[in-house]
Parts: sequence; structure tokens; C-alpha cells
Amino acid sequence: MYKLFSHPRSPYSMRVHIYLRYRNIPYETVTVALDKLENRKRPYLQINPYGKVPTFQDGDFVLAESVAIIRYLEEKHGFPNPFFSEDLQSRAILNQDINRCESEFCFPGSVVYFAKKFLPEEKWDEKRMKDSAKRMGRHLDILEGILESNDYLHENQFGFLEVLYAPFIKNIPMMDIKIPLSVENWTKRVLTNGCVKEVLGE
Ligand SMILES: N[C@@H](CCC(=O)N[C@@H](CS)C(=O)NCC(=O)O)C(=O)O
Repeated sequence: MYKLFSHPRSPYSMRVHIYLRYRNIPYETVTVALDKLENRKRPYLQINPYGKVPTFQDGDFVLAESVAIIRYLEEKHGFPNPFFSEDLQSRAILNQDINRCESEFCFPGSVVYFAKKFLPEEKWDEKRMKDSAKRMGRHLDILEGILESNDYLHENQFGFLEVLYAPFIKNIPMMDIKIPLSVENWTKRVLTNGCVKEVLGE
């Protein structure tokens, strides 16, 4: 049985939970108590020296990084409706968009989220937060260009990108950015997907 080391409030872990449910893959969840710094101690550091969740275990094979885990399972299982198509350029575009999701949305989002959630206002780095919000706003404007004529981001089907964005888009309202209309409608579609709702609990 696969094992997923995760934490219930970790958005990167949620991605893998959503994916495993979406693909109906049975697995066992091992909760890593981040609040007790279990992730920073042995034995967890032996399976993930970076002390992060999620980490995935398939027998003796151990893999971290949410995107790598999902990609591994897609390749291993060879589903009839794979996230990565046979077409080289379509796969390349999906890889490009995965990288942009991480660098242009999730990373700047974490700057704002972390400050607002865990730091007193006097400790906020306002300029960094503003720059991060601006970067996310520009990213959403670019997504708007796709979503004006598509329901989903890649090949117009719920897929890898929706799984990656899902746990993060619910935080958009706290980012102080304007959400373009088609992006807003897309977030509603993603957040009402059955597997997403099961994991995010809304
Ligand atoms: N790039 C990693 C990010 C993983 C990550 O940052 N996990 C956070 C929880 S959401 C974590 O483990 N933080 C604990 C720590 O850094 O001490 C992925 O996609 O899996």
C-alpha cells in the first residue's frame, strides 16, 4: 500500500490527496506533526532530508515534491485519460504551466499568506508583499486570457493544473488582488469538484 506523509493543513500535501482521490488510488496517510517539529527530526529526516511534507512511499521507493509525486503516479499507472498527452508540444506546454503555477502564483502567494497568517503587522515586509501580490495579479490576468474561452487551463479538461492550484486558490481573497471574472468562475468550478471538496473540506 502506498504511504503519503502529510499534514492536514499543508496545501502541498492536499494536492497529492486530491490527486489520489481523483484517480481512485488506495493509500495510507501518515500525519507528520509539523506543530511538534516532527518533520525536523529523525526518523522523518531520513525519508525527507528537507523536512517537508508531502513525501510519498511506494515500497522502498521514496519521493518528495508534490509535482514529482503526481507525475510519477501518472507515469506509473498509465491511465486511459492521462494528464500528459502523447503530443510532445502539449506535454511541454503543460510543464511550462506547472512551473509558472509554482513560480508566479504559489511562491508569491506564500509570501503574503505567511506574513498575514503568522506575523504581527509591524513585522510585515510591505514592499515584498506588494510586489508578490502584483506578480500574482499579473499571473491571473494571463490565466484570464486562457479561461475567457476555456473552462479549464490545459486542453480544456480538469487536470494536473487544477489539482496544483486547488488548495491555493481558496486563499486568493486574502491576497488583495483583483480576480478577473473568468478566473473567478474557474475557481468556483475547481472548488466544487468532488475530490477537491473532499480534501479541502468545503
Ligand atoms: N515544493 C514542495 C513544498 C513543500 C512544502 O513547503 N511543505 C510545507 C508544508 S505546506 C512544509 O513541509 N513545511 C514545513 C517546514 O518547512 O518546516 C512541494 O511541492 O511538495
